[in-house]
Order: sequence, then C-alpha cells, then structure tokens
Amino acid sequence: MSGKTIFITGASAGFGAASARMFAKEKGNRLILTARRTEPLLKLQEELAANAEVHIIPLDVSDREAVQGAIESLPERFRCIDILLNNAGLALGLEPAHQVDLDDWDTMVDTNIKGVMYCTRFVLPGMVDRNHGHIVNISSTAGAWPYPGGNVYGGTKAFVTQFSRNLRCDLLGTRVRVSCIQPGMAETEFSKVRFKGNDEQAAGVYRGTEPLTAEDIAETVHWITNQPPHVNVNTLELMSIDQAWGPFAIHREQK
Ligand code: NDP
Ligand code: 8X3
Repeated sequence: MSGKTIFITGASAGFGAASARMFAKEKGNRLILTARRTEPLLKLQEELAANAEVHIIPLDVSDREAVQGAIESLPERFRCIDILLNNAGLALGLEPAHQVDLDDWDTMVDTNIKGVMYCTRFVLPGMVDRNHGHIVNISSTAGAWPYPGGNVYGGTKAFVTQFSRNLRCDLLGTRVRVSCIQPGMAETEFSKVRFKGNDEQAAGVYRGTEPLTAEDIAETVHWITNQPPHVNVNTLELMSIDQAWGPFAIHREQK
C-alpha cells in the first residue's frame, strides 16, 4: 500500500485537526481521526475525503478498554499504523495547588498521562513487529518550565517528555522512532477549555501577541515525520516570538 496510515488523537480541534489537514495533502495517506466529539470529526472527514481515506472513531483516550477496542477493531486498510500522534490533552484551571478542584487534576492525569500510555501500548506492538513506525507525542513548554497554576498540567507534560525519552531506550535496535514536541503558547481551543468556556479569559491569554498557530505545530509534526528513516528528532521545543522566560520570582516581606 502506498501512503502512510496515521492515527491522530484529539483530531476534533487545534493541533490534531491541523495535522490531519496537513497529512491529507500528501497523496495516498490513510487517516484515523479520533476524539470524544463526533460532529467535528464527521465534518473533517467530509472536508478531507477528496484527498485521503479517513476513518473516524469517537474515542475517549482515558478509557483503556475503549482505546484497546478501537485499535484492535481497525478496518484492514487502517491496521498498519505508521504514525501515532498522541495529541489529545487539556489543561483545566489555573488555580494554586491548595485551591484546585481535585476532579480537574484527575481529568488531566487520566487524559494527558493515561491516554498517552494506553494509545502507545496498544499501537506499539504492531510497530515493533513491522520494525517500522513513528510515535509523536505532544508535550508542552509547561513540562519543562514551571509557572504559577501549572501544577498538575505541567506535571503531566513532564511525564510525556520523559516517557518519550524512555520509549526511545526501550526501542533502541528497532526502526521505531519516538519524538516529543514541546510547544509554547498557541491559539486553539486550549484556553477556552482551560477556563471552562470563559471566552474573555481565554482571549486574554493571546491579547496583543502573535501566538503559535495549530498550523505551526502541524508543520512541525510533518517535518519531524518526514526526516530520513535513520534520523530521530528526540525533543523539539518551540515558542512564539512574543514568549520567553521570566526571572525567578522572589517574595519580599513588606516593611
Ligand atoms: P484543543 O483544545 O484545541 O484540542 C484538544 C483536543 O484534545 C481536542 O480535539 C479534544 O477533543 C481532545 N481531547 C481532550 N480530551 C480528550 C479525551 N479524554 N479523549 C480524546 N480526546 C480528547 O487544544 P490544542 O490543540 O492546543 O491541544 C492539543 C495538545 O497540545 C494537548 O495535549 C495540549 O496539552 C497540547 N499543548 C497545547 C498548547 C497550546 O498553547 N494550545 C501548547 C502546548 C501543548 P474532544 O473534546 O472532542 O475530545
Ligand atoms: C500549553 C502552554 O503555557 O499554557 O501547554 O501551559 S501553557
């Protein structure tokens, strides 16, 4: 079969949808698009149908049995996955650790950590058997650099980064590649989700800046996965030109 089979989690919006559009531009690709919301997946399937074979699966990545079932029951033409894009994820809230809603922490751990674990574990054996494949994990600058309110979100993304590196150790001697992308601030539905539908607060994150776009990340995924087979991009961090690090925060007593 010509073309590649690409399994994308979180394909209903943002980076995942943009990556689907990017891969659909290459002739002969087969896309497996997954997310919890069916409606945007159907729309994307219709949009891309002229260029790529698209199979959609409504899927919550934090549901282990559902992930296993989805991967084990893929139609024949979509079975041999060349690229797994572990992209589904979210941040919820920006409160300090002593005030957060514990359910939000659970949801982030279940989605950002367990979702990546489950998809990887069920896709990887086929890649190892075929001695071919590429796992691209979407981490974040939040996994490398702390910020107030980043508490568990940053922790989940640090997991994604280190998991990616550890996978490379386990896969040494195979031709299965693993890459980790760490984007900074990018304008997608991310902040709307983080602030639970508060559009004003979400817009405030990007106000007066030129943030990264979903297309920037899709270009990066595409570049990483189109390197010669002997080249493994391990970790790639990118930010908007309007974002950088701050100095250490220092608390001073008022005298
Ligand atoms: P969006 O909110 O635009 O997209 C997130 C995607 O994840 C949606 O398709 C959503 O689909 C899906 N998703 C969320 N929870 C689940 C779940 N339990 N099961 C399956 N799919 C799920 O955000 P982005 O595109 O910006 O985010 C994509 C990834 O990039 C995330 O991992 C995020 O943490 C990371 N990231 C984002 C940055 C940013 O500034 N935007 C920067 C760095 C990293 P649905 O709701 O339909 O399930
Ligand atoms: C998203 C980037 O800085 O909002 O992962 O955490 S940030």
